[in-house]
Order: sequence, then C-alpha cells, then structure tokens
Amino acid sequence: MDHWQNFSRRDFIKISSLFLAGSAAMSGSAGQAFSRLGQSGSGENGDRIVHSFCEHCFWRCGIAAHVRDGKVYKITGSEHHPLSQGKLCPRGTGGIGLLYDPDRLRHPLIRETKGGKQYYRKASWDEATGVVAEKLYGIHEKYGPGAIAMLHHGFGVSFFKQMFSQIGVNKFSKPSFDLCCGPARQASVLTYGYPSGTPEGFDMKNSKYMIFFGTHFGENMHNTAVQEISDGIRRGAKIVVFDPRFSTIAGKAEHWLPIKPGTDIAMMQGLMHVLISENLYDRSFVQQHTVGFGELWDSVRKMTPEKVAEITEIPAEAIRTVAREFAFNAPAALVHSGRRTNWYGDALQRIRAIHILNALVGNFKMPGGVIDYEKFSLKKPPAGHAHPPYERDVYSRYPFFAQDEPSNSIASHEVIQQAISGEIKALMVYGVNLPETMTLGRKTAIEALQKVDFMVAVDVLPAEVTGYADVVLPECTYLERYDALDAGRKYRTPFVALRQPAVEPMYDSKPGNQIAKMITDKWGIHGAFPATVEEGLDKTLRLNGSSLEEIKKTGVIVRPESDLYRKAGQPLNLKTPSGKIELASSLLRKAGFDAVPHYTPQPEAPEGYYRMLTGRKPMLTFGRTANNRFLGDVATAKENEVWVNAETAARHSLKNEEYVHLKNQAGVVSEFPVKVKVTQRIRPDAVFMVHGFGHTAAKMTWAYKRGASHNQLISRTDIDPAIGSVGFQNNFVTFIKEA
Ligand SMILES: Nc1nc2c(c(=O)[nH]1)N[C@H]1C(S)=C(S)[C@@H](COP(=O)(O)OP(=O)(O)OC[C@H]3O[C@@H](n4cnc5c(=O)[nH]c(N)nc54)[C@H](O)[C@@H]3O)O[C@H]1N2
Ligand SMILES: Nc1nc2c(c(=O)[nH]1)N[C@H]1C(S)=C(S)[C@@H](COP(=O)(O)OP(=O)(O)OC[C@H]3O[C@@H](n4cnc5c(=O)[nH]c(N)nc54)[C@H](O)[C@@H]3O)O[C@H]1N2
Ligand code: SF4
Ligand SMILES: [Mo]
Repeated sequence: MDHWQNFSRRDFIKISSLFLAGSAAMSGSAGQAFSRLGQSGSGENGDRIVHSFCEHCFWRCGIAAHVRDGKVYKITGSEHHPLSQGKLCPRGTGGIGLLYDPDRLRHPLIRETKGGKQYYRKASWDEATGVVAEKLYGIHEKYGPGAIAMLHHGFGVSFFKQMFSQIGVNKFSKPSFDLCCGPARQASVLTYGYPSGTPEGFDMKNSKYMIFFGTHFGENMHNTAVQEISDGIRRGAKIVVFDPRFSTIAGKAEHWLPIKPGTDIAMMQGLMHVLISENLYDRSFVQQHTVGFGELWDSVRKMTPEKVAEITEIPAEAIRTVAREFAFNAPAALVHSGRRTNWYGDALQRIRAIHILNALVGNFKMPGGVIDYEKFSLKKPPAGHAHPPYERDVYSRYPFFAQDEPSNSIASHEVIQQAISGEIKALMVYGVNLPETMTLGRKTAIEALQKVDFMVAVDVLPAEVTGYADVVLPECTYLERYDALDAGRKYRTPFVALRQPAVEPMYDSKPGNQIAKMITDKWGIHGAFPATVEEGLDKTLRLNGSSLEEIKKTGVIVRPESDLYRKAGQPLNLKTPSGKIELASSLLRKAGFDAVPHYTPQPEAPEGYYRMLTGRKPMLTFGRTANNRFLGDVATAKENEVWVNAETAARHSLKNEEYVHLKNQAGVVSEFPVKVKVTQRIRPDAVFMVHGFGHTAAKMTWAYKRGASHNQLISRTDIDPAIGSVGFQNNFVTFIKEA
C-alpha cells in the first residue's frame, strides 16, 4: 500500500463534489423496509412515532420522531422522557435539517497522492476500515498504546471506546471537559465529594431566588433547566444576573448587574463578606457540616462591599442587597454553577466560590437549593474482552484533572501538544470539529492534525476536521442508529433512555456500533461486541427487568423521584477527606494551591481593544447545527453579529449593521466580515459574539463564510494549573472597517 507513506504535511482537502453528488438528498431512506426500525406506536394517520433522544446538544432530551412514507417529517418532545417533558428547544425540533442535509458525508473516503497532489478517493467500508485497522495496529505495535489518542464528543463514541479497550488504548479526551464544564465537575468533587452532572444538581423547580453569573439560560437552551426557570418566574421566584451583557435571562431578572468581566471571584467574596459580617449565614449548618470557615473568613474579611464595588464596578449597596435577599430566601435560594465555566485560568476557584456561597446559606440538599440527584444504576453484562480489561491510565499532568472519569484521561490541549511533539502518532477524532473547537488556536490544532502519522475522522458532515483526515468514516446521524443506553446520569427521577433509528441510514453511512465492530474484527479480535447492537441492548435491558421491545414503546424507563432532601441532625457523610463540605479544600492545600478562592485581576485590554466575550444562540449549537438549513433559515440564526456598546461604536464610527473585520491583540484578522450590532445591552469595555460561525469548509455549503469565527480570534489561553482547563476570555479585539 504505497499510498500509505506518512505525509510530512497533510494538506486540507476540500472533499470533492464528485463524492457528494450522486443520489439526491432524502432518496436514501424512502421506500425501505422498516422491520428493524424503532416501533413505538402509531400516530393519527397511521404514521409511526419513534421515541429516541436528541444529539443536538449534550442535554439529550427525549424526542418523538414522526415518520411518514419512510421520512421523518416532524420531531417533537417526548412526553415520557423526564428531560423533555413533552417539549424541545428549537434545535431539537430541527434534527430533520441534519438528517436531510444535502452536504452530508456519503461514503468512506481515503486520502491519496498523485503527481504531488492530494485528494480523496471513494472507498468501500471494507477497505476503509481495513486501512484504519492496519494503521492503528501498526502504530500500536511500534510505539505502544500511548501513541494513539481519541478526541471525542457525542454519545455515539461508546463503541469506539469499547473497540480501543481491546488493545489497551485509553488515551481519551473530551474537549467538553477542559473547554466546557470540567471546572464545574471538579469544583463539586472538591467541595461536596461528588462530580456535578448533566443536568446540574440545582433544585430550580422549587427555588425562590436564583443567582446566575453568566449562565445565560434562554440563549443556552438546556431544555429542562429553561422549563424550570420559566415555571419559577411564573411562581414568582426572583432572578439575579451578573453579566456584562443584558442577556435574555437578564431581561427576566429582578436585578441585572453588569459586572466588569473577569471580576466575579471578587464579587463572590464580597457576597460572602456580607453574609458573614452581617451574620446572615446559616451558622448551625456551617458548624455541623462544613470545614474551613475560619480560613474562609480570613480570606474575605477585607473584601468589603466598598472594596468589591471598586473592582467589579457594581455599587456596594447592590452587593449588600443581593446578599441579604439571598440569605432571606435561603434555603430555597441558590447560585448556579453554569456550564461553560472556563472563562479565565481560575475557573476551578470561581466555581468553588459559588459552592461556598451555597454552603454558607445551608441550602445543601434542601428544597430549592443544591441537590445530588440519583442514577438509575443499570446492571450491565460484563463487557466482552479478548483478554482481561486493561488498567485505566491517567495521562494528564494536572493534579485535579478528572481522575475518575474513564472517558477522559487527558486534556484536549495536552493531546494537541503530544501530537505536535510526536508522542502521539495516531489520532481518531469522533464528533469534534477540532480546527473550530480547540482553543489553543486554530493554527495549533491544524498543526497537530498535520503532524500525526495517521488521522481518522468519524463525522456526519464535511466539517473542517474531516479535511485533514487520512480516512473519513461517515457515521449516520442519531436519527438512523441505535447507540448505547443513556443510563449514567443523575436526575430527580432516575431514568434509562434508548436511542433507536427512526429511518434506515442514508447513503453509504453506517452507525458507529458497526464501524467499531468492523475495525475490531479486522484486528482479529472477536467477541468484544454482541452479534448485533439490538442483541446487546436487549440483554442489558433484560438484566434490569425490561427488554428492547418494551423500552422501544416510550424510549425510557423512569423510576419515581427518590428522597432528595436531608433530614435535620443527620451527618452528610460526604466523600471529601473530612466527610463534610470543604469551604477550605484540604486536597487543594495539600497539592500547593489556595485552599479558599482568592481574587486575582485579569489583564486589561490594550487601548482601543475590547474584551471578546462569547455565548450561544437559541437556534444553534456550533458545528452541530451550523449547516442546518432548517434551523439556519431564520434571520437571527443566519450569521453571528458582534455586539458593540453605542459609546464604543461612536468612538470607532461604527454604524449598526455595518460589516467589519475583527483584529485581535496578536494581530489576527477575522477571515470573514461580521455584522455590527450597536446596542446599550453590553458594557463599553466588552464585545460579544456567538461561537460556531465563520466556517471555512466550502463543502458545508450553508455554513461556509457566514459570520466570523470566534475560535480564529483566540491567540491567548489561560490554563487552570489545578485541572488543566482552558480559559480564553483574555482575548481582545478591535475593528477594521471594510475598504
Ligand atoms: N472558540 C470557542 N471554542 C469553543 C467554545 C466556544 O465558545 N468558543 N465552546 C467550547 C464548548 S462549551 C464545547 S461543549 C465544545 C464543543 O465542541 P465540539 O463538540 O467539537 O463542537 P462542534 O463544532 O459542534 O463539533 C461537533 C462535530 O461533530 C459532528 N457530529 C454531529 N453529529 C454527529 C454524530 O452523530 N456522529 C459523529 N461522529 N459526529 C457528529 C459535527 O459535524 C461536528 O463536526 O467547544 C468548545 N470550544
Ligand atoms: N441554544 C444553545 N444552547 C446551548 C448551546 C448551544 O450551542 N446553543 N450549547 C450548550 C453548551 S455546550 C454549553 S457549554 C452551554 C453554555 O452556556 P452557559 O454555561 O450559560 O455559558 P456562559 O459562558 O456561562 O454564558 C455566556 C454568558 O456569560 C457572560 N459572560 C462572559 N464573561 C463573563 C464574565 O467575566 N463574568 C460574568 N458574570 N459573565 C460573563 C456572557 O456575556 C454571556 O451572556 O450552553 C449549552 N446550551
Ligand atoms: S436542549 Fe435542545 S438541542 Fe439539547 S438535547 Fe434538548 S432538545 Fe436537543
Ligand atoms: Mo459546552
């Protein structure tokens, strides 16, 4: 196989339209037999309704896919699934736009070189998986399992983990840890002894007072949370929002406090100061169930509202008011930890400060406060192995990286660095659009993708990342496949959910479970997977008193709500070293970090530059929806805009709706122009731009060149020394007017 020489540089290949043309969109599924397909009862006109779950974000709501004449024509919220309760966010209803996206990957592709030019050749599944098996095995033989890594995001990856576990490869990385919710997870471990999950453990359903730092629900559309907040507002619950921008939820708030970005820890310390100095905290709870109060008070003693007002630019009286109202409404009051917690390099400490605020008012395991929900605890048959399972290795060098999470043993930026240094020789990328996701900067991500000897991408769309692969494996979408059972998550009503196909895979795409099995078979390892995915699901479900046939009807098994609240006088017996809530963390101290959070200032913008903030749009989830015509064909979703305060706009003579290029502090200029939105709804020292636009992959014909890429403008990252998470809000931009 002489075309398998190692390319010293792997050029980006625009996936040839030759392979994307062929049968018209939607033709693949029409008129086929559905005996294998999900069968969950019939709708009004004899339509089939298939109960499954969404993959447009990581909340994984239950969906009902409505199928007529072999096509999905509507997706609604499953009334059986506890996370959707009959409703979906707009993205969930838009799954049809992904299923019938005319730009979808249709065939396996293999990179070839002829006359010095690289291009993709259409391949059969047998050949493509053969090449992947051979290349991965060769690298494993020569360099050992640590030379192979998998970056992954999305629920379908479980089969690839199972595949790799057969050969002892466990260098797995979830960018959603170090770029997203890692600090929330680990701050909870350090404070309460258990990780936070999805949904986060806050009893918003019963809360009377909810404080949000950033955490822009209403734009962040996490379904159940948004439903609970909306109900809360109807019930008369009060909302407080600290955000430099007047977000959607700020519009529903009792108090919007446009905090100076990057000063949140100081604000949290100020709130603690008021709670303690005015004796508003729950003294008996703190004495009985926490450790480190004295050390905490020492650290916030000097953080008076007046001092904090100077730092945060929020009046001292407002700080006092919020602290008093919070205490008054406690224990049915909470501060939410948020989701994308990686703002600056101190995110772990910031989220710890949030948990300390919660602990001070004694809301732990109280209605309306902090809750540790429960798992379904699914019994599983032993995983098939050709040999005993390998020990799990932790490759991350950060001491508080998620040591207990089997799907995540190294930070994604460490993978990038090891790929560049040559330690990692082969990469599998499953559902991560690396050039647009990885915040060590687009250039660094591309350098890593080009450096490794072998790169295989498993994706559904010709996203940027696929253009750097040696082999592209087109997975079918979540509406065309079974996946593993969704059982690992804690919730108010513990549940197990099924993903099942609504229609057959279109084109020559395949479900991940078949792709992983093909590769494993080619390694000569048999018995690692059940004969069919259905057989495996049925076996597990029968161990749990159900069956595949049974769960197909509603897509879920739901247990009743358990007793979530604590009883007076009972010890908490937490899994922290002290068994109590750790206001001062003994583990952090032991490892040489601050045991209690301290505020340190972030760098200021250079003259004429503005801090670049980011967030979400209701209709979109970055690469997962960027090419979705069903969702994108709404004026507000077509492109991103840059929010600029009216004063700042005047200073730069910018007009509303004018297109500009953005230039960051390192001189990087946005490839595509972006529309200016002149508004009073953001502080003059910051601008805001939704992530997930400005795509450069021309074969994503809808997303191509729409808006500006947030990721491209990141040149500086701040890595949290304790957990290795990546903050990227110390980037600043200015405006370049179009000639
Ligand atoms: N600059 C910048 N970077 C960020 C962020 C930011 O705000 N700004 N946010 C960070 C956060 S919070 C997160 S969670 C991450 C998200 O990072 P990613 O999850 O990498 O985000 P996407 O760009 O949506 O990439 C998902 C990829 O999965 C593919 N895909 C969709 N469905 C399937 C499927 O069923 N199977 C397979 N195999 N592939 C599929 C899509 O085509 C796409 O290429 O990004 C992080 N990076
Ligand atoms: N519709 C939709 N919903 C989504 C997603 C999506 O793509 N689309 N993605 C999902 C994912 S993966 C994630 S991680 C979550 C992210 O959603 P969140 O966890 O809510 O994200 P945040 O970064 O907290 O929220 C962004 C807000 O923080 C504000 N902010 C920025 N800097 C600061 C600061 O220094 N201090 C304060 N106080 N506020 C600041 C911004 O102005 C913005 O309003 O959303 C999830 N939900
Ligand atoms: S919140 Fe929306 S996109 Fe996310 S899983 Fe639920 S319906 Fe899908
Ligand atoms: Mo995220």
